[in-house]
Amino acid sequence: MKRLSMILLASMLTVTLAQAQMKCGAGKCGASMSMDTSNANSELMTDMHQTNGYSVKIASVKSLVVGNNAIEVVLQKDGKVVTDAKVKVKFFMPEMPGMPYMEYKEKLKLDGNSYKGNANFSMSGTWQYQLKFKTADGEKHKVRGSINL
Ligand SMILES: [Cu+2]
Repeated sequence: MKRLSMILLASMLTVTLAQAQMKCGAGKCGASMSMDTSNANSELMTDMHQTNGYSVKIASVKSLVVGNNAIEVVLQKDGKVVTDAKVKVKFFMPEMPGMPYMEYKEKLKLDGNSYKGNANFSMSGTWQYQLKFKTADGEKHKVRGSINL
């Protein structure tokens, strides 16, 4: 079984490399190309939450990968976008046998109608998150969820 999965992994890598080379061949071989570590197990994050009359959407711009991921949060109240909140998110993975507790914290920055930032996942697996936001009235709000990659 282990050998089979190694072969599968190797063939996936070969496909990824071939795709990268095709893109490079088109004359757009940017530095970001080597950062593309997407794989077949990753998925897009799009979670919706409700708290204290606010709707909270947290989403990844692309399929989640180990490493850096662009994420964005949209807050709404009564159908209107809320753009004057302070938003931060914490991703964490509990301690497990042979693996310490891990976390990544980010303060998001308003850009248009959403709050944007980065989420770095140091390994694949299930990550919990806490999204906190403070609204202009001084109230603090929190939602929780989890992602898999
Ligand atoms: Cu872990």
